[in-house]
Amino acid sequence: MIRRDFFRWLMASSTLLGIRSLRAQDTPTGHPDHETVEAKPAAAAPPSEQAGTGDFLPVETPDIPKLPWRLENGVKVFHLIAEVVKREFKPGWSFDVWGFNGHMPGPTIEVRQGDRVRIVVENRLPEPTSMHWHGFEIPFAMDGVPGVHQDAIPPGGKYVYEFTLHQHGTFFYHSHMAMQEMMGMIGLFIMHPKEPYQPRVDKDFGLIFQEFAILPNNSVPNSLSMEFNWLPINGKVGPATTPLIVRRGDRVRIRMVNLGMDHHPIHLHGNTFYVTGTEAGRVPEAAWTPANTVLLGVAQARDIEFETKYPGDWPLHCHLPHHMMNHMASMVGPLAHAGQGLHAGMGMTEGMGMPRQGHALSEEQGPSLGRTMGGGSDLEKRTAHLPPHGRHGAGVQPPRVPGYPQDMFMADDEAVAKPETQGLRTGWSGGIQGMMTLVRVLEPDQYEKIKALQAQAAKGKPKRRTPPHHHE
Ligand SMILES: [Cu+2]
Repeated sequence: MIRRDFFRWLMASSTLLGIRSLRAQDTPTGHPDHETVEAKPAAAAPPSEQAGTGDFLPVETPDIPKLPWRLENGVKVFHLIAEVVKREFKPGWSFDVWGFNGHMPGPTIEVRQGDRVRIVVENRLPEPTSMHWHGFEIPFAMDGVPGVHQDAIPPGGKYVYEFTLHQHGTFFYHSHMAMQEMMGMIGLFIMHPKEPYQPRVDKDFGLIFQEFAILPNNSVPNSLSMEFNWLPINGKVGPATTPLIVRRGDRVRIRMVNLGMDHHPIHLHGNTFYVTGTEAGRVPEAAWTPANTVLLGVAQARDIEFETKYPGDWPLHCHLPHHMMNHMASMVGPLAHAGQGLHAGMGMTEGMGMPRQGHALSEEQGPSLGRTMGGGSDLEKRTAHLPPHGRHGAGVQPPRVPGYPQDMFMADDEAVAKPETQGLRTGWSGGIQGMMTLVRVLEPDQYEKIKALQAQAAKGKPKRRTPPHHHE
């Protein structure tokens, strides 16, 4: 439909849904009340958290784009399209998950405290959905739980949410269908305060922690599973997660959100941080406590802040051992014997490492659990043609022990190379697996070098998807 029709539809929907029409007093202060402007990302605001002008330092959400918006009579209008998306967790491992606007997790919504927002949610999934605004103090009618106060949005349908935001902090949006949460349907919703937080930060990052159960030879998550073998941060698993780049001396904030079945103790190496925010907003400074590990419970958000004093490439990761690997590859134990052929595609129980017969580390069952065989076994020879899962990077091949799986240390720096990994020690990728990323505290010269590479890479990127009404 053309733009005029779209807005006519929007107005009609608003009336049907009982959303009051927009009046002058609904316009948040400081926002020009004019006609449609070009959609632009919230990140277009100048980075000046310290200025106290109401502008904010944009949050960096590696591997997740910002959701563009357009100003419509003082209301920030967003479009979220729920759909099936293809997401590459790491090179060679793409999965069919559910997300928004072509991304999983969904694009980041970034607004200011006091903003009025209208979010048009379109359902392109094969089943009904709805959108919940987690922790938002908004009218009951906007809470997004199907059945309780609205009908679910049918496939092909739309629903318009509209509210004014008086809170500030790290929030998120997610489908209120439990199984859809386990398919990936979440996104960050950052509300910047009217008055900047003190002390100011130089860097502000946002990370979403998720878990998926994806059986061997499958690309679709098993949302019923209680065991998880893929644990992405912002839709990427280590070593494909994008390191957080900071300059030594910077004050850094990292906002973390968990939507899954498990709580994650998130540990930062080599630094002491303070927990400065929860899913409900800012913690008063008097209540800050020092830590290097913070329990990020399901449906919780935790903001941490620290001064970067120590140069280094510091791991930030979930400390649950099973969450520090990919595909739940077993790392220890001898191979029973050489099998006949590569077994794969087992049932859920066996596939998740709980076989009814035999043991998970055997050569028959091991491959189904994602093991990479080594030590010159027959099986290794037969699987030598397979994709680079378990391939050892040049110069970092550990000694091989015949009869043992050789997946204890898998480095492939080249496959995950990007500006943010420039200058890391050869073989680094072998130590960054699963729910893990790096906080790289760099000296100014190296910091500038990477920033230049990032800018160069951004130029080559294709343009963002435009809102749907442009091509309907
Ligand atoms: Cu964990």
